[in-house]
Amino acid sequence: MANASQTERPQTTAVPEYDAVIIGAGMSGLYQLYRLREQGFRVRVLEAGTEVGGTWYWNRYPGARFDSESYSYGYSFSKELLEEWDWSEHFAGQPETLRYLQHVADKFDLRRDIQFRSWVTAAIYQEDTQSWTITLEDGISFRARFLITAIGPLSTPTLPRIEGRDSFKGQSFHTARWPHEPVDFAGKRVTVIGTGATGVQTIQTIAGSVGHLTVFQRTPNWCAPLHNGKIDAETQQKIKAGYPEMFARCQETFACFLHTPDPRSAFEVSDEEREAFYEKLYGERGFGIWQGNFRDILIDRKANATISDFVARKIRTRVKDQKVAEKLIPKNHGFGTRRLPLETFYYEVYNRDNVELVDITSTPIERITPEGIKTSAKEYEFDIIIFATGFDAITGSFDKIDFRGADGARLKDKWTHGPQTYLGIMVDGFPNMMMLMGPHTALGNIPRSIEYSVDWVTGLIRFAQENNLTRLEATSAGVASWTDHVKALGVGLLSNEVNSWMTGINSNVEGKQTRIVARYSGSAPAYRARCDEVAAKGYDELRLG
Ligand code: NA7
Repeated sequence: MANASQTERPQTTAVPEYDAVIIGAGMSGLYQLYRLREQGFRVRVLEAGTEVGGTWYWNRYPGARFDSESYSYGYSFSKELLEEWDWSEHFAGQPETLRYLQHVADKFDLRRDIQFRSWVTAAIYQEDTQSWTITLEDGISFRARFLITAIGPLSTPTLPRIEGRDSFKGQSFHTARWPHEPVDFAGKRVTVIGTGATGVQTIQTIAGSVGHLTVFQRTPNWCAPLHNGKIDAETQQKIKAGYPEMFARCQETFACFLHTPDPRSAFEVSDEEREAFYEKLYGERGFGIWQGNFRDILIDRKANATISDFVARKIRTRVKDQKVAEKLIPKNHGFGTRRLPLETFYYEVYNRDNVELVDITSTPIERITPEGIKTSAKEYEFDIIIFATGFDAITGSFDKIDFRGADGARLKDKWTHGPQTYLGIMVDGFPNMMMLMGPHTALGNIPRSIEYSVDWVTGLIRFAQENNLTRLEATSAGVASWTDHVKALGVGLLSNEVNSWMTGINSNVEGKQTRIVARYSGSAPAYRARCDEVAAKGYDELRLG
């Protein structure tokens, strides 16, 4: 094992060798390191940031917080960790989550195998040694039998391709590249471009502390109340006592959230009952209104229209100016067919005198100027521009690394028409490479999926070691079959008929204007059952050597 510390780089000119290299020290990478080290493997984690945390390291924008209940989001693998960590709110903010992940890194002494400030630019498989050579931006290389990507589905931020973008003289930030120092909003003229989950959290958080806020909205999203709250001592005790049951429940639900769809159709009940059910869901914490709604709201247009209509009425009640309310009500997609932003008095923000909503579909942004933004209707002056413009999702972070497989093929080329994977974990032609939270895996309440995938990958590597295998590869037939399965699962889902990061659309990235099926949209229990079956049969669907 190389003895370089967390901040040092290996000084030797020889290429350091490991059993496994993990790219990324977010939630996936940390747990993968823990599990592989537990098995006695020599592991190096290469992390671009200066700290652990991944998503929770980079996304420091004001108001960044969980939309999953905090207690259902933490790691479940260590009873001691569960006992000693107190979440302060039902939906914790980013600083707390980052502190949690730092605590995990310290508690399990993970940092000694993590190398920070290490941007991986290339990973090339060498057939002669049956290992990967992984190279950093500064040219330093590492060799490892196994390469594990833990690079996150939403980690490559994208900026709009607007003329004059770099000419702006004030401050500008992408939400996922937020500065570590506090940003002073007092008296400032601020704009937010983008109204996805991130934009919503940012807008509702800063509206009260800026001088003036202009929101540039291209597509309104359906949002529902988060209903966050502090966790008191009694609830804390109950949560801790109930962890085994709660995690067991997450294993059973469709997407590992605490919420699971109501087995009824929206039309099995009377209009009054339906209205009362929606009212109840609207008043409850978290994703219940999305994940715990009638079983057909995300597949049947008419059922979907009933909940869309209900939420539209809520927006009209909460926003005083009805012209503004109409702008905030989505017209081109139904409720929950894009990722649902959860909000805290978001709609009330638009009742403030210092907030203006600009619909840029009617008055498009023409250019960014040194002073601000020029639309087709007006020139705006700003001190701060905030880009809440999202990510090159799911495959974007893969595209940034030059992955080359056994015959020199590039992963990016192989995935030109959308990702092709085996169980969302492996790719034919890319032996000994495993992806955590890559395309075609169950995401949902992501730590639950992370723990499963990490354990599966750990099991596979242990199997290789026990059987003296040095080369593990998905077959082309296995990849074709899984990819077809994932595509078939997406048929009939309203979310697959809508443009969003979930269907691979990003107007800011060339070549990402065609919808693809990049997400596994079946149930998490079915996903795990399939993966368990593969393991139980000795991974005989893989090419083992
Ligand atoms: P999203 O959900 O992809 O939202 C990005 C927002 O930025 C969305 O409103 C976009 O409008 C808008 N956008 C993007 N590019 C432009 C340009 N060029 N001009 C104007 N507006 C633009 O990203 P988030 O960061 O909010 O959330 C991502 C996920 O992170 C979220 O779902 C959670 O799972 C956590 P559009 O809708 O494309 O018209």
